[in-house]
Amino acid sequence: MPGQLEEIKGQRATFGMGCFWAGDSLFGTLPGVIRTCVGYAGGTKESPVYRDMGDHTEVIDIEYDPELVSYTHLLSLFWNNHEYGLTTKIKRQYMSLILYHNEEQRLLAEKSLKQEQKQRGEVFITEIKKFTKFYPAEDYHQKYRLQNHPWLIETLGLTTSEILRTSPLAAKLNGYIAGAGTLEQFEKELPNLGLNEKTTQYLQKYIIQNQGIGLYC
Ligand code: MHO
Repeated sequence: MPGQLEEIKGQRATFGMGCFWAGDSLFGTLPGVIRTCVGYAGGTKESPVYRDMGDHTEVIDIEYDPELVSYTHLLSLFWNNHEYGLTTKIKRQYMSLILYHNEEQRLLAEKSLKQEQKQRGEVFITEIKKFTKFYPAEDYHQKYRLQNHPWLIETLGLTTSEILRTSPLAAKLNGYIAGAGTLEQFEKELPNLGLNEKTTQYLQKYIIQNQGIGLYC
């Protein structure tokens, strides 16, 4: 059944790297990522919402299996996929932010920040701080690219809030349909996705059309 991997419990990573729709797609197709959820974090305001998020930042909250993908690899995607805000000050909503969940993540994040800056000869303004609380964003922001395809959402039954926030299948398809990941990767994963022929063809069409176009907001 679609979304069968839902039982797996992994580790968490939380990143702010601009508009969260793009990051949701980017990490969704990454092998080893179990699920993604977009929301607000890093600030102090209670119960932030999109139109009133106070001092919070748009973030992607990721659950990943550390045996399949390392935090260091997640960090490399983080550094290499900022649309803006890595070197230029921008409003807190879109700032570059790493919220670490443990000491190991903190050390890796600080080390990779130094390495990346040195390699590129630039100074980043990324903030690295301890994760405290994550507020999931409104349903219409979850798997935003996938939600542009109501037929797919209905057919696969990815309709409830809970599913949009937690389904591994929704995370993957949200990435593929936006052009993150490749057709080759999709075809390799197909046997595990539980999709029928019609759904597969629908997805292939968009993957071919969108792969490599770059994630945008
Ligand atoms: N430019 C986008 C930003 C969306 S976002 C989730 C818009 O249409 O509002 O920050």
